Amino acid sequence: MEVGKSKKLSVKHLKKKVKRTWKSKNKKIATVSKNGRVKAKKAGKTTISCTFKYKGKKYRKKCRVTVKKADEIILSTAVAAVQTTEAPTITEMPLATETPLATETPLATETPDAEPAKVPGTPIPVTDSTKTLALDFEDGTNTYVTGRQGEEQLNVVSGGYDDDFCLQVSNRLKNWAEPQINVTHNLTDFTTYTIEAYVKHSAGSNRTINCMWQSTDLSGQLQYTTIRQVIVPTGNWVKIEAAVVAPGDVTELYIYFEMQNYTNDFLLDNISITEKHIYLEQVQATEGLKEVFSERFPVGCVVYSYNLQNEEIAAFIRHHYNTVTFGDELKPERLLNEEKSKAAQDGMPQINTDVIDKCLGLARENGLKVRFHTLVWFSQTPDWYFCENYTPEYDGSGTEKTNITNLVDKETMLKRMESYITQIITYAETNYPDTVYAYDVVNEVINSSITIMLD
Ligand SMILES: [Ca+2]
Repeated sequence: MEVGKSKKLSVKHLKKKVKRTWKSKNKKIATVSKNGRVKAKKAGKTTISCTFKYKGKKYRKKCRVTVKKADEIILSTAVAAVQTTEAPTITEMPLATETPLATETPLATETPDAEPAKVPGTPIPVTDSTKTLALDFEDGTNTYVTGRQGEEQLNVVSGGYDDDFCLQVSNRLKNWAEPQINVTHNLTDFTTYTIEAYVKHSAGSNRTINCMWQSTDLSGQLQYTTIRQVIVPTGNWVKIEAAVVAPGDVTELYIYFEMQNYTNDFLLDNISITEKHIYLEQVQATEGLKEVFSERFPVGCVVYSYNLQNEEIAAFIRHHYNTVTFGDELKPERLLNEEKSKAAQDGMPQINTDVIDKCLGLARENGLKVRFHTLVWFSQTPDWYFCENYTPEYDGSGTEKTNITNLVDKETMLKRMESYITQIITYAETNYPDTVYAYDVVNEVINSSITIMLD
């Protein structure tokens, strides 16, 4: 949209009598009226959301809006957001249509257009109403834990953590042969939960067990995030416990438990997920860390963007911190675009600006400065970035970076890095001035081993 112009948004096929709440994420960029009329204030990007209840369920639909100074108008495509397979969709309405909108009249079928944000499915049933998920295997069966690899055996056996039964994971043929639970329809986007589970093995020595998320984002990309890592001694039940924010804008979400050494079996019991809330009043009654140290240095923390999309966590962060560092999202593997790089006329790598928009936009909306992490790193950087035609070829003995046979020469790589870094800094400084206070240029430049760093 152009600065000064307005446009009306509507939720297609939603009955007129349904109460809608419109909200703009950044009112400095664009405001939205109670009727969904968006007014462009200043160049930049924001998201307009519409919240409403339909058949007892709560929905939030989003529309990304770009405000430009010049003539060019971009009003986004709708972004599917939440909850269900039958959510109405948000659409742009022509400016001239001031009369009641045809799309808002009741429909004979009462069925809104389906544009599913999440894959179809139903929540795993829970008998304890205080829990979001609770699996103890005490009925002697397993219905909801499945194998990631497909050939795992998942059997309910006797000898639970504090009761009769637990789940045994055996016949693991790969390191990623692990138990998983589809929690897509149990968890709510950007909500905080406590996750608990008990694990046990008899491998003979310590084993590391990770509790992980696997999420599928709206573009179909899989993301893997560690929720908690525990060292589990042989022969003892160990509790895994973590408080986490459920990732949002996902079509599918799993939790899973990974233990390397796939030749070892392990046991799992009492898996539970409980909604958790921060006592914000208590937090805000104390002096924030940033105030305590205001005359010495700024105070920061590591975040994922979804932390800032959870209003409670965002309020906690704003209270204590001046700055944030995005743990993973601004690393080369997230910012480099393989398809566009291969197609680039000048042969230079191309970047995904949407990730930068999301992270820096959220930081700016919350009044936080950003330490940008990281421009150059050996890890979490895709192999193709280093290869001729952005297509890695391996020597046949593996797919590690050391097995690549078609690395580009040093001069080409320096040009690519210069281009990549220039594009990122130019984009960030142009679109989010005064937001990034420091760039981590090279990460772990001497050695990645923590023991060597300590030495
Ligand atoms: Ca049990």
